[in-house]
Amino acid sequence: MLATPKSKSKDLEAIARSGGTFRRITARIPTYLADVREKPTWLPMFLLARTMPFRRAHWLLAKPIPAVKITAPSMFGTLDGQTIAAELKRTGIFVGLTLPDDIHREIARFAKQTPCFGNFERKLEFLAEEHEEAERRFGRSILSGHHYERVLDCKAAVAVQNDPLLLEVARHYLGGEAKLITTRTWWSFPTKAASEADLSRASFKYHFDLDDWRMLKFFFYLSDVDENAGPHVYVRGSHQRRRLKHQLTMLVGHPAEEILDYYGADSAMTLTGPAGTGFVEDPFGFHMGSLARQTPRLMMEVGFGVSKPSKRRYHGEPVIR
Ligand SMILES: O=C(O)CCC(=O)C(=O)O
Repeated sequence: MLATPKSKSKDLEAIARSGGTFRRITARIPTYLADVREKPTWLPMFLLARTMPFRRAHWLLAKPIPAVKITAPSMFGTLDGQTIAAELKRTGIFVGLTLPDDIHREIARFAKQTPCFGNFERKLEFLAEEHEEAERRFGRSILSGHHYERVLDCKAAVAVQNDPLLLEVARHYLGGEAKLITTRTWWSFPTKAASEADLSRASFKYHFDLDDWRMLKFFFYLSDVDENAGPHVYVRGSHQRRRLKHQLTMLVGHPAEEILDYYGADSAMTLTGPAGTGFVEDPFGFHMGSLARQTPRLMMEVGFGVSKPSKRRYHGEPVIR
């Protein structure tokens, strides 16, 4: 068993994601304050965007799509943004985006050669191939490794981020004000010594994202993902229907039984596929990353929203330390 962290700075992210409700909320207060300081409009969004009436009202504000059509060629070929957005409106997810081989191989090469930061902590820096050794060195289990802003040094990743299809889909779905709000790449690692606290992190539970009023996330697998490599799971239809209980709580993560009872087990879609597989979803719908049991998973996310992006969250850095 690996030792529990001894560092004086408590693992706020672990508490925030795993303690009791009160502890979880209080552990996030420094982050909330930073968010409000950076962007005062964050607070009404954070309080109200979880409720269906306010969300629906916000969707009515969507600006028309600019008349000038994007004509630059896309790496995804001839897929049509409007058709993809129509499917997103219906189910919350569209599956069927495939990265060209040279692009996903190049991003994967970059991600292997570039040190990542474990468990969202900048002091846990290591190369993915040294994961086991890093767990020994830092004396703790490490479930994720983010590249944060380093991803922008990878031309292939920037080409995905700037691909015109992504913006076209985002505009058709979110409205004319759609803008890029996140670009991140990260590893999910199998670990023999994950604690209960690690495993109950919100991203391993069904949760919804609340970084903006209206959002869209493109996900791309950069490694082969089967049942044992931590596939992403999305609950179809959950972007439009929400139990009152799940609208009125401060928490975004909820137990699987509550979600599957309400939406039906058939609505949960487990996404597996070879490197290059991509899909786009409305992250207000319930989703989660399952635990990588045997094989590491390398993933890229490009997120769009309608408000000014948060500088810190842009590359997935969640909690103030
Ligand atoms: O790792 C995953 O598949 C899920 C990521 C996620 O939950 C998120 O981006 O909100």
